[in-house]
Amino acid sequence: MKVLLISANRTEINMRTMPLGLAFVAQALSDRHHNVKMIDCVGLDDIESHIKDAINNFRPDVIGISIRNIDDQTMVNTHFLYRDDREIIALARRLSDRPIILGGAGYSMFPDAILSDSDADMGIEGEGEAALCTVLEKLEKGEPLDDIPGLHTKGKPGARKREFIRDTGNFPFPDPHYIVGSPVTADTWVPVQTRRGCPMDCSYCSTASIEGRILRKRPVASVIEWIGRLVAAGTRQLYFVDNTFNLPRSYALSLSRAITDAGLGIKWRSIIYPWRIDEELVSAMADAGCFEISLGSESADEEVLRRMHKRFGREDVARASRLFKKYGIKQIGFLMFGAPGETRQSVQDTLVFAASLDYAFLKVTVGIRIYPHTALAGEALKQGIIQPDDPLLEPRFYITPGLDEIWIRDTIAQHAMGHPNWILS
Ligand code: B12
Ligand code: SF4
Repeated sequence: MKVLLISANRTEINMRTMPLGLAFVAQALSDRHHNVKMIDCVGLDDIESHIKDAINNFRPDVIGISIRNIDDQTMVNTHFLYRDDREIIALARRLSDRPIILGGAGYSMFPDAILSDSDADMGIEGEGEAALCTVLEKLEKGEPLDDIPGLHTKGKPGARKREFIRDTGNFPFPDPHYIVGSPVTADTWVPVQTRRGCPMDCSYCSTASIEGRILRKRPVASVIEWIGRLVAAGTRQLYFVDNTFNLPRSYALSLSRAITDAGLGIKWRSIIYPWRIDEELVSAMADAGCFEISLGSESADEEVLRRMHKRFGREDVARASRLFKKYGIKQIGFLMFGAPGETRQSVQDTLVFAASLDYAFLKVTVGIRIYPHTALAGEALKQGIIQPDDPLLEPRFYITPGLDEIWIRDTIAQHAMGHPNWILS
């Protein structure tokens, strides 16, 4: 079949991201001999004419649209990014009567709400590789689409429970041309995913809705082979998009050592869960070219961390930060204020603690985006912060009752004086 795949994301907040998820789907389809054309909307001047040309000239049998961001998770002046994606879906609908199928991280968090709000026909929750291949096979044979795990169909509530790909190695890494559309520059950080799923269960986090809670790892050798292909295509800077690069530790260590042994000459960034970080791992990461890490500690108050279901404490964060400093790895810190258990004292303590660490940047957020099916959503419901019928697609934020948002912001502003590298949102 002829499949037009569109990555609807246009925002360049934080950095220009590349459509890695859609690239995995494109590779899976082309391996099954479908004819795939892909459009990445980020940075395009005239999206409408690109989509028009593709639909008129390529004449797709099916259109797949990837929804990444719903919003910027910022409580003040929130950017509701999904609105732009909805326009792209509407445009595709005006130009084609072929089935429009949605997918992506943003879609997977709100599958029914987005389907009923948009002009799409169906959507796939979670990983798209296997499910979209099955949908195409059935469409080709004219068979009913009932019973495909994770497939939501407009007007038919109650999708069959999705299935996770146990052996992610069954779906090969995508060819570099699907990921890197524009020329590679010094600012290009090419995404690499080595693991899917996160077992950590933080109280506010949506990852379970997207990747599930069972951790699935790719063999290190296949990751190295793939990075080799990216390097051959001109890439020198990678971003490991795994939720927690350091977990499991044994995998992170093997991967870091394998990168060093392969002599790939790359610089890379990754996301760290500040728990069980030790010198052997940090030195292996530094040797392998790790240049910067995101250290999501969120708070320094033991009670707040406990209620966020974090497994680390304040001393784990301090130790991790010292080690990354020792090995010259740049650290970006993240704090989130307003969670259950937050008090004026915990806000003050957390800010003092953050100032004592060696962060190149500190990103500070006030108010926590509430996602469906999370412990935080349960708490917000009990406290009357959200209503039971609210799909939460339009962003809602949590601040623990009794704590004044303005006071938090003023307090952060006072502590931020003298720290131009602190960014408040
Ligand atoms: C790594 C990451 C980042 C990195 C990106 C680095 C890079 N070079 O790419 C950084 C830190 C820069 C970042 C920034 C931001 N991020 Co971010 N990020 C992630 C993270 C952890 C992984 C994304 C990823 O690459 N996944 C790997 C790929 C392979 O998976 P995938 O895209 O989901 O694709 C699979 C399926 O979804 C599906 N699929 C995908 N497309 C399609 C299409 C079809 C048709 C089908 C059928 C299936 C399908 O199949 C794919 C393969 O199985 C996710 C959380 C998560 N676990 O998903 C958040 C996440 C996507 N980010 C999020 C947000 C909000 C942001 C920011 C807006 C934050 C901010 N204010 O700065 C920015 C926006 C950046 C931008 N320009 O778009 C949110 C989005 C939710 C929301 N509220 O909008 C997420 C979900 C995290 C969360 N809070 O829950 N991010
Ligand atoms: S460690 Fe990160 S991805 Fe995993 S549950 Fe916690 S916040 Fe979500």
